[in-house]
Amino acid sequence: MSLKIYGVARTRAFRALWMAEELGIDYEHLPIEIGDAGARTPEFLAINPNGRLPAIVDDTFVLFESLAITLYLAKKYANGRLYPSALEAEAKAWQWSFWAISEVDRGVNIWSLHAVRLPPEERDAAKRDEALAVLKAPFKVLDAALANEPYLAGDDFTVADLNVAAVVSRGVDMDLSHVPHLKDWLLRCLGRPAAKRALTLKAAADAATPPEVTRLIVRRNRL
Ligand SMILES: N[C@@H](CCC(=O)N[C@@H](CS)C(=O)NCC(=O)O)C(=O)O
Repeated sequence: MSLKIYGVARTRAFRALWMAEELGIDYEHLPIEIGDAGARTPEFLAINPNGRLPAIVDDTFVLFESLAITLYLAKKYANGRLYPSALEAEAKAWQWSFWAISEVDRGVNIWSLHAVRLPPEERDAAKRDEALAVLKAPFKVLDAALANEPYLAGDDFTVADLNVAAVVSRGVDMDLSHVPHLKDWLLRCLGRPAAKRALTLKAAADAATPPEVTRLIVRRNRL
């Protein structure tokens, strides 16, 4: 098999797994953990010197950064379908992807750790509330972008939707009643058969994650 996806599905590897499922391509999933037992081993550091997940190896081509991976896979395997072929539409997919990483990714991560994933007695309500405050403006922007169209590029689901919905995905447990278009779109994206298959892997990985790994995530990334 030529495509290897590294990273337990609880991590941002979920994004690459979802894309691979959308594309219907063969891949090998190597569900390695964060830290010394997985992403910080010399073997993995040779693939991703950041020691972070995910990364892919496609034949001999190595790539890290989750949304670069989804953009690459979509362009390679679904150009003109999941990946827009017109330059402007392609640029919009980059726009939404970079926007999601810079405006939304950290806030959703902090919120989910302090609302859901840490043991209840270790959650910090102030961090959770601050994350919600930080997310308020970008969520309004996304909600407005989806007010008149089902997907970010119009009528069809594309890599832009997958990237933004994957970044927002743990926010599905938030109260999203103030952003109803965002909420409907998120449920539409996460309800796709490919997303459900990747979410099943993610849920199993979440359930198997010991609290010390969740604490390591918080400590290492100052979340
Ligand atoms: N911007 C990177 C972030 C990668 C990242 O931080 N991954 C986390 C898991 S979701 C990780 O590997 N953390 C372990 C660590 O920082 O040691 C991406 O989107 O791929």
